[in-house]
Amino acid sequence: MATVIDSEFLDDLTRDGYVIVRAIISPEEAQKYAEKAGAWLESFNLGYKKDDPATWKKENLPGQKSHTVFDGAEPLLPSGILAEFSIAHAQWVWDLKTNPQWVKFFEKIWGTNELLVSFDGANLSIPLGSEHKASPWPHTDQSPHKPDLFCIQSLINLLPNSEKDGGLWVMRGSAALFPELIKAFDLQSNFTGRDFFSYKPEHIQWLEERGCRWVFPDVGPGDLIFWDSRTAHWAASPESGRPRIAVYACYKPAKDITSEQLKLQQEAFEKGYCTTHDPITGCWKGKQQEAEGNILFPYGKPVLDERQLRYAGMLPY
Ligand SMILES: O=C(O)CCC(=O)C(=O)O
Ligand SMILES: [Fe+2]
Repeated sequence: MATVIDSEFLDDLTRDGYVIVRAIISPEEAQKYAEKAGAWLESFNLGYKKDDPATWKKENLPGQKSHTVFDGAEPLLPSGILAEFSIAHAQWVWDLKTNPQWVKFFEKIWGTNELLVSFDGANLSIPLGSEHKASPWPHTDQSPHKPDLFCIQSLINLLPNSEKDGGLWVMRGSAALFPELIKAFDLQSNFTGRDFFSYKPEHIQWLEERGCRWVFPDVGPGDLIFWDSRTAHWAASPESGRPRIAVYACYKPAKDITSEQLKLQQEAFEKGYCTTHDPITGCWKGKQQEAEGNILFPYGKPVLDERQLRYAGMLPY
């Protein structure tokens, strides 16, 4: 299984579509970041207390009580993905996602250290009972109009993460078969969306017939998972009663961004918006960012050094 660094990293990523890197921070440090994530949720003062499971209820979490941040959907989705409340710009998220031990793998992937980072937020999966369980939602974060390698995503896992704790499922080998799948099912002819494609059961079956298998990457606190955006994947909600916490980061070469897109990225940074995963072709997370109740920078703006501001697109290379 893919669990390596350095020389085998790119080979494993190419073959399997995902790769694990162990412990770029210690379990103790990961725990501290998990505490910061919990404190971040607590500070909305809606009743959630990170150390008291009796308070882990939908109505005690931001965006789910009086705030209708999404139209009809729940901001803290059953999958735990959170891309609102400026979470991508919380100080602890910035500090984590610019850790040089994390960034160096993107330098390896793209062959440059002049990179831009995503504002795609984090995963705060608080166990809310079986009625909030995410059913499998296999997808790619890449359009069928882009069959080739385009984007590599990643996350840092902060808490113990057994299969029952929820988390990322990936279909091993599916990224490499994406171009063939697109042709086999003529996926381009009707696809008008952006970089999100939902798999149908027949697509998954086709991949399974070619040897692809669902894998729950076995990660501990401080471990990273990288995956090619063409990999079929989804995030499961916790069934163990324990939370799952992860922070996302996706880096791409700064030279590839257009001036128009850079302006959008800079505006997102200044306003405290979250975006989709890709930092150079991403888009704002819709109109919910300014919806009533979606507090931007709830805990102030992050204080970033020059290196971080370059990753944000706020200083040139
Ligand atoms: O939280 C996760 O494990 C990943 C969710 C996801 O689909 C993504 O980040 O693209
Ligand atoms: Fe995804």
